[in-house]
Amino acid sequence: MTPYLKPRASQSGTVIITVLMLIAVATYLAVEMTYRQRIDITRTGTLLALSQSEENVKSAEALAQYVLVEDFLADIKKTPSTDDLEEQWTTPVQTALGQGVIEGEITDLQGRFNINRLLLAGDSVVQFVKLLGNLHIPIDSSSSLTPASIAARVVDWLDENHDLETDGHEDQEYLLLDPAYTAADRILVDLSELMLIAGITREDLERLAPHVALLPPSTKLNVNTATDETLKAYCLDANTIGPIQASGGYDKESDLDDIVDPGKGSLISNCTPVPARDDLSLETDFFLLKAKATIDKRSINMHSVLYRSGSTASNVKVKVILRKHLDPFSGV
Ligand SMILES: [Ca+2]
Ligand SMILES: [Ca+2]
Repeated sequence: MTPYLKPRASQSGTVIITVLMLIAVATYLAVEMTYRQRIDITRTGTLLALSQSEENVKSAEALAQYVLVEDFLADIKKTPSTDDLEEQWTTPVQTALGQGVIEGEITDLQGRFNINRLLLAGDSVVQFVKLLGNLHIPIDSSSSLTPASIAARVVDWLDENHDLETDGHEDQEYLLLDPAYTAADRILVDLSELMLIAGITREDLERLAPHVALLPPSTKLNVNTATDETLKAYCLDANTIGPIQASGGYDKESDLDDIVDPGKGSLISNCTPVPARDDLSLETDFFLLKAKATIDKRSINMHSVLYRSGSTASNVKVKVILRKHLDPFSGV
């Protein structure tokens, strides 16, 4: 072996290592670029799908507004006008649109217990306590709370005064918490506000949600659409009223007199307070639209509160007064 070959072999080894390193770096860069590109494509796809879904749930809202106006136009041809479970708007809709699917369901918020009625005090507090008791809230059996103390805390949360209801909580209790806050002293706008009221858990809230609504305090209960739990809270017998709801509902104003008449069989025996006739109605102004739009397995869930107003074909309006995107993990 000639002595000058040694450095050449060493040089060629260095070149090979350098080339290998360059190949490794180039491979890494290529993989990294492909990976980032794939993320960008997925991200753009998700954004496009969600933005299209957002438009789709809004179109469900527009359809619901149209359906409720059509219902009103049919209603004003009869006296009294009524809203019941046999009407067209109660039918859930599912339809394909472009590459996606839209689902929509309208429910009557006046068929549920209106928590903001607690501001009127009186019978509404007793009714709310019954509703909570029938739903076994609080769910946690070791809780120190009772349906009555939860109702008292909700009343104190709503009322403007700083006087404590029995077992109630006012600012002084909430200011001791970390972080501190004060009672709302106004009607509830979103059900999640109940989570701020000491003692109400997420599980309690999820169980309560399908049975309650947050409407102006004096809004009436529609007996044609009232849920069984709400009827029970009002001392109304679901076994008598349920079959009537299922076959077109009540359609005369005098039916409301009969419902609150203890001799006519619509009340739960020995249950008090008997609901006031003026707290009941055959029709509805406030509806809830639950809309869901899905594209490529990506969904948007939106709840909209729709308010229908007007008295003639020319002035009827259905407005969206509240819109909420649901927490994808809790559904509340
Ligand atoms: Ca109707
Ligand atoms: Ca108070």
